[in-house]
Amino acid sequence: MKIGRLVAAAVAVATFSVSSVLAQEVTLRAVSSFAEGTEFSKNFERFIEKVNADGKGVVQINYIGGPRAIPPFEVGNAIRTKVVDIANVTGAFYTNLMPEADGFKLIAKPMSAQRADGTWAFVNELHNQKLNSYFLARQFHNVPFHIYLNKKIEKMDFTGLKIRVTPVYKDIVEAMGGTAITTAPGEVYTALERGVVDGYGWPVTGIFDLGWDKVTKFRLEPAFYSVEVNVLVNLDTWKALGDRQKKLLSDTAVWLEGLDSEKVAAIAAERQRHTAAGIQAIDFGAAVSQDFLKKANEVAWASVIRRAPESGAKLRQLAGN
Ligand code: 173
Repeated sequence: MKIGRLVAAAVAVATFSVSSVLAQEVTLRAVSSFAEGTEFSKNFERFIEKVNADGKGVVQINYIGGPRAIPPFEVGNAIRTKVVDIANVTGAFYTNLMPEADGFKLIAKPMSAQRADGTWAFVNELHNQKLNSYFLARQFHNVPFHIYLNKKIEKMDFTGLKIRVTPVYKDIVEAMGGTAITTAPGEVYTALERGVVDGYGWPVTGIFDLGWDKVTKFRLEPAFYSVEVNVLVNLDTWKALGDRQKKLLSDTAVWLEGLDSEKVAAIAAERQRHTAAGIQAIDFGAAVSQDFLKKANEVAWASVIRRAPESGAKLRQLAGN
């Protein structure tokens, strides 16, 4: 009888520990491809805070940090190989692994529309296949880019100018006659300070974070393209999660995408801050701006479709431009 009870107790303990393993809290390792606390990491950091608050006992995120942990252009590979479980990274930093990623900047629809019309599903499939990852969220669809300059130009022509780029701006800078020099964001300040470049591409927001306003004279109009900074989860990590864990992350991802609505006011404020900092707009008027936008769109799609003929064309059809 005693032995029977002992066995029963042992079985109960074993059963308990198995079920507690199944329900166990999972901790994911996270990095950002942008510096900690700066514009394009901030909302991801809010996402982490919310997951850690709402996900007690379910899922937690351990934020390793920004580019000091993993260089920006290596974050795509780090998520692919599960060096990290979750990453905040722009597609511009992993076009080596997925040339289609250069096309995401041409999709400016809100994520609610992209989730409804099959765009999210297609982009997720690309991430599954090429980056061994799950496309959890995309942020900043309503934030455009600019070219910033330190030399005044008299017409829309970059001949003789060296411009810092990433894949986002490379094709349009070259189409305008400029010389494109690729650098990570962390090298922009020094490149400007030393005159290695005459200007740079960057979104309308964020230049104050790293003090670039001190080495920037002009902002060229018009704004163009659409920022995309994605939250990716390694696909093996994703598949190993339980339904509650997936739901918590997915619900928080939709919340994160909703934060884009804050950007309308933030962009207006940032433009005023440029002016206050003495950064002047260069604007050649509506007709020149229209031509620039048309060209920017054309050269970017041509470049994506040349590198990825089938999926690039499909992406363009989903983008509708
Ligand atoms: O300029 C960049 O480094 C870049 O490509 C980018 C993309 C998204 C957000 C901010 C910067």
